[in-house]
Amino acid sequence: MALAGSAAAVLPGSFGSAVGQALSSTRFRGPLVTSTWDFGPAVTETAYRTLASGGSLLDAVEQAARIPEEDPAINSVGYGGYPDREGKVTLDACIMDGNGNCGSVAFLEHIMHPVSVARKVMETTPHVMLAGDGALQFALENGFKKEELLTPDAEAAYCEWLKSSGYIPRPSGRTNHDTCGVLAMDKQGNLAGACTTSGMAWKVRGRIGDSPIIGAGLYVDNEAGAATATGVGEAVIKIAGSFLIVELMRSGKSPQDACRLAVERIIRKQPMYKNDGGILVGFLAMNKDGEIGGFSYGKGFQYSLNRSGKSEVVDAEYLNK
Ligand code: SD4
Repeated sequence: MALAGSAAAVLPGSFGSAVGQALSSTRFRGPLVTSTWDFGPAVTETAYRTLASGGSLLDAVEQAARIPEEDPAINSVGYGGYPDREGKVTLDACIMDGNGNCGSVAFLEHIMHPVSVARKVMETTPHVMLAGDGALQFALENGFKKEELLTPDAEAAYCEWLKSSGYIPRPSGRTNHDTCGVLAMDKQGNLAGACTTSGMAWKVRGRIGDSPIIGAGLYVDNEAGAATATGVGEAVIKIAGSFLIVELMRSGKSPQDACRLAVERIIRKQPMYKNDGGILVGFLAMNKDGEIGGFSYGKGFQYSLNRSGKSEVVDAEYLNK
């Protein structure tokens, strides 16, 4: 049974004895995985398998995010991503667990797996976020390989864009694959998430989107839920989108309602985005009870869901009908 976008359901699960310190004995427990878009079944299935076999949440979301990062056919994430308007591929990513631990990299070049660098930042430094040359230096010092991430296909698209662009940035070129945000719950009911992207295609050099910003592109709190975002990062940053959604869930809103309220807030506060076209933004959320919701401004946002080992794709509800 697919979850209807407008009617997020409480998913069946095991109700065992309390394991996590702050978790009640009756709350839903995973494995449960959801991710933005349809980047292929391997994304949620990899994370699900890790959790089902007792693996760690951070391993689950990191391994899932690495799949689109290394896929040259996906031009909105990692290797094969569309470049900025100088023709350079620059990547943003972050990772977070339900206790507030997080790491992030922004404006990172030449590294295939920014999500893994983000995790390294989280686990081995006192910092949350590294950017640009410093992030690259950190990655190289930690054994990541320097690689050319601009594929011939992405370069051809860039050259085509240059012909008529007027050098004006715009959201990523595809209508149906953008940022990869993964949210997961383990067997103990703990949450984690990861988010990774090559950002807006043809962006101004140095531009950083919502995806590496904790609270914008991703936010996770075991006590309330987790949320992630895709679409025009500037619109998401302006309302601290993922943090807003988690706080709405904390105050009792369902994931679906929380995502809808975030989209409505963007449009209310920034009516110019009404004319943006496309989905503008899509939010995806999971609460601590295992409910999932997704909502976008325009039609076309999808998310993947995995609660049994098999991935299914759900069409999200949207505002601009
Ligand atoms: C960004 N949210 O950098 C990301 C990328 C994306 O459609 O999802 N673009 O703004």
